[in-house]
Parts: sequence; C-alpha cells; structure tokens
Amino acid sequence: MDNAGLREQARTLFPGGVSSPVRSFRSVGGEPIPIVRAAGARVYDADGREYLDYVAAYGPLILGHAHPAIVAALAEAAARGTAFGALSPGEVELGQRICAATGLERMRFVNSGTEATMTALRLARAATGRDLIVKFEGCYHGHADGLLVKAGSGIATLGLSDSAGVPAAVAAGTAVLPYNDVSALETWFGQHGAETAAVIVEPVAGNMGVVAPDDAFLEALETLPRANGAIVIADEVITGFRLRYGLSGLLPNADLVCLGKVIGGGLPVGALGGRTELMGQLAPEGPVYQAGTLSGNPLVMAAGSAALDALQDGNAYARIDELARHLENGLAAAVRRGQVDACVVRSGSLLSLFFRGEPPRNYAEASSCDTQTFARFHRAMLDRGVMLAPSQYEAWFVSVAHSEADIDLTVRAAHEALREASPGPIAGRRVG
Ligand code: KE4
Repeated sequence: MDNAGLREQARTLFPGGVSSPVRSFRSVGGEPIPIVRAAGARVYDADGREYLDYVAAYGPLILGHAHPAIVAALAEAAARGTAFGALSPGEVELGQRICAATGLERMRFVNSGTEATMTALRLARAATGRDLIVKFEGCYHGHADGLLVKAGSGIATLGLSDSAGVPAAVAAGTAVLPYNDVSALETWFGQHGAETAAVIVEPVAGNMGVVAPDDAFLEALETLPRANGAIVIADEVITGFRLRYGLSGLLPNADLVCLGKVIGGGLPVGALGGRTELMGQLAPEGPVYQAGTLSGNPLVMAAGSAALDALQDGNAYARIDELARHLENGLAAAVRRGQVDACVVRSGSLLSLFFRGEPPRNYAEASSCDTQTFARFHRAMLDRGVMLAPSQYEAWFVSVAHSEADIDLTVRAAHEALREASPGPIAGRRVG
C-alpha cells in the first residue's frame, strides 16, 4: 500500500492518523509520511522515496536504523521467547551496564520516559512527605497528568492544566518556572521551599528545540532544592547516553535520574535510578507502588545491551560530535550567506536550527521563532530528501550511521531550502 492508502486507513483508525501527536505534521502542515523500512541513516516511505533521516525516532537511534548488532541480538533473544513476566539475565546485564556507566546505585526499568518521570515524582513525594513539584516551561517530561501543566499567572505561582482531562487540582500541584531563570527559582523556594517535593529538569532542554542551561542555572539546581529538602530529578531521557557514555554530567548530584530512548536500542523503554535509600522506597521493598507487565522485557534488554556495547568505547561519541559540528558549521554558513533570521544551537549530537536571530534561553524566546518559515523550510528539506522532525521544537539527531557526505548533502539542501523558505532579502535572488 502507498503513502496515501496507509494514511487513509490510519486516519480512520487513529486520532490524527498517528500513534503520537508530533508525527501528525500538524505544526508544519502536510501529511504524515509512513515509513516502511529504515537502514543506517536513511528511511524509506511507502511510495518508495528515500530520506536522509535526522528524526532518529526522536533520539533512540544513535547508532542508526537496523544496526546489525542490535538486529542480531533481537533475533537471538526472540528465539528464546519474547516475554517472561519474570527476572531475566538480560535485565541484570543491562542494569549493570547502566549503573556502571552512570554511578546510579539502584534502578528500575519501565516502558517509557513517561513512566520513568511519573514514578520519579511519586518517589519524591513519598520520600519528602511533600506534594509540590517544580518543572520548567518548554521542558517535556512525558504525558503524566502532573506534568501536563502550563505556567500560572505569576512567575512563582502554581500551574494550570495544559491538556484537557487534567484536573485543575492536579495542575495546581506543579509550578512551571522559566528555564534558566535563577531568580524565579529563588523566589519559588523563598515562598514554597518547605512544601516542595521535587524539581524536575532536562539538563539540556531538547523539547523547545535545543536550549543550553546557563552555568548559574545549573548551580542553582544543585543548591536550592537540596537546601530546602527537595529532590532533584534529572530527566536524561534524551541526554542520557546521547551526549556521552552515561549521564550528561551537568547535574552530577541529582537525587533521581530518568532515562529512556538510547538505552533501549530503539525498543520501548524507560528507567529511573538513584540512591539506594530512595529507590528502596519502591514496591515491593517500600510503600511506593509502581509496576509494568513488560518492564525489563528481554527483547528490549537485548537491544539496549547491544546498543550500549557498541557505544561503550566512546569512539561513537567522538564521531557523532564531529559530524554534528560539521553540520552546525555548514548550517550556520548557509544562514549567513542567505542572510536568514535564524541561528544554530548544538549540544553534542543534538542540534536545532531556530528561525530567530539569537539562540533562545527559555521557552518564551524559543516560542518567538518564525514557525511559518520553519514549516516552509521543513517542506523544502523533505523535497530534497532530508527528513527533519515536523516541529521547530524537536531536535535534529545525528547518528553514527551519518557520513561526511550526508552532512554535505544536508548543508547543500539547507542552503537551497533556506532560500526557498525565507521571506525577505534573499527571496528570488540567487546567492552563491
Ligand atoms: P516517552 O514517554 O515518549 O518515551 O518519553 C517522554 C519523555 C520524557 N522526557 C524527555 C526529556 C522526553 O524528550 C520525552 C519524550 N520525547 C518526545 C520528543 N521530544 C517523544 C516523541 C513523541 O512524543 O512522539
């Protein structure tokens, strides 16, 4: 069946014709592109078109698609059974790899980043006996009710529901502060320090585009919550094992860490970990209930271990950071030559091309991007065989499978796409 046929059937079956909203292309216009197979840095749609892929399933595929070692590990594991509902050797192996690489004392596997962050919040509330949570505007931690909250009226006030179906009373348990805003954090803890259970944060924000933390913000995150008896939860679902083999290193004293994406080798996974006394609060040892039919699934464990095995020597990180640097420089040059109101932000192999002049420091600045021009740029890149996430607020992910030639192709396409997409001075004038 071709793209149109699949879309037609999907539209009747699934809201938006997709299984996750960002895939719907609603923020860029156009139609979701069904992918029938993928290999290395490329994906192939149901019409047979090939695309150079920077979506990478939104982060897990740091080794590229259908990596031979991961495929082989999956085949071998599947032949031994796909789920046991019991402890398996693969859980122990992957758990040992993760704890050795991250310094986490104990951990638990779950099935998504959402489950990891949801559980971390529950643990923090149990451990502190407090209810209030702090998150930052523009950070996304999955779709648990207490995290689908938008900023309240004032800077240090409690949140408002950001999705239908989230009770106001639940939203009122979460404060939403500006990312990189130390004074807002100080104000919050000055007013609510004794009631705050936890602060949850992406060490590098990857869900408002790539937004880097200020040193002062990281310092405040290390000191203010602890000084007030609150738990620091580092949401490393994107950054964990993406920026280096282990955690980002930006919040070294976080009490709890959430992981996902890369550690599952492209299969459904999440994990949370931290200090022994905190993790010991989890059932069946402690009073905090959490469970999952397929948690620690042997296929996921096999894929995750194969992925971390291929990443462990660190060479992959050096390579993808070099490729991403090449891409960053090429895109920045295309922006300059095209005189486009845009800028490039990179953190390791995570990258964003923001359609605004200066790198944003928070969501208010990120949301001032020209998303209409981004939408035209996204379309123009697709027309040139380059697939970006269909949102200004998702990162570009470079993988081990990308080549220098792929980066050069991307930069050439970007220069043309910028000219095609941008209003103003360069429209209609051939440059270079
Ligand atoms: P999942 O429940 O989607 O596995 O993970 C939630 C999550 C938690 N924390 C961070 C920092 C995340 O980025 C995510 C999920 N990331 C999005 C894309 N940025 C997933 C894509 C989607 O929703 O389809």
